Amino acid sequence: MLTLYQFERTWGIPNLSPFCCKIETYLRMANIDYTIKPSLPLGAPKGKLPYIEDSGQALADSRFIITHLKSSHKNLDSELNAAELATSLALQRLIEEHLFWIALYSRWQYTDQNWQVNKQAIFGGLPPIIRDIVAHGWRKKIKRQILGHGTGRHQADEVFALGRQDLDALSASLGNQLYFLGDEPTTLDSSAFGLLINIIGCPIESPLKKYGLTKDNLVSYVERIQHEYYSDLSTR
Ligand SMILES: N[C@@H](CCC(=O)N[C@@H](CS)C(=O)NCC(=O)O)C(=O)O
Repeated sequence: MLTLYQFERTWGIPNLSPFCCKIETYLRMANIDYTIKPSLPLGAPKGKLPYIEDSGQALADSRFIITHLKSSHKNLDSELNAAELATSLALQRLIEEHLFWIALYSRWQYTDQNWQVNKQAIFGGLPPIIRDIVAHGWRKKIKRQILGHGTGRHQADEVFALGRQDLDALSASLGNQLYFLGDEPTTLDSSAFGLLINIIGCPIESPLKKYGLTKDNLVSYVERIQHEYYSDLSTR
């Protein structure tokens, strides 16, 4: 059976990593059997989570994992036309290569309060003796990544202004549809749900979350997908 390596569940959401949540959501939307092995990125093939093992093959990066799931299991995008596939790709890039960095900034850099919540969720399972050292080193590394990406070079109000533009675009694109591309879930929904629940559905407080919570269609979209695909988590 396929094994999904991802962070330990926390906060009552599928995963604190948008990319791990994206893969688990795809698996559930496509009805593919899997087991989970809670992990940290240290031993991952590309140093990041998620990765999977399927039929003896290890695969890292949610984009390559989904390519594999589509060809070896089920393609959630098989009914989309070329223009819809292009929209799907463009919005996934907005979510994963832009809005993600603003969520990352909120969590690792924006306030000490958020950092403490994040630190406990990710590193809380480590032995106390090494927890602070590992967490401190990891935080330094992620802050360097945020700077390298460019997001970390802006003032907080500028960062969140960029994030609000992305949320406006996502909200307008979803409109009053059930899913981003119609009545059925596609890969884009696994990506959108993975990040949106990590912005509006977790205990990381920021102007990004506050603004996201004003977008009624995004809020009910997240609630609907969580209810439909993760009813086993809703009592936690
Ligand atoms: N492009 C990758 C991104 C994965 C990613 O950024 N994972 C983060 C967690 S959200 C990670 O493991 N980061 C560890 C690190 O950078 O040290 C994907 O689509 O899977």
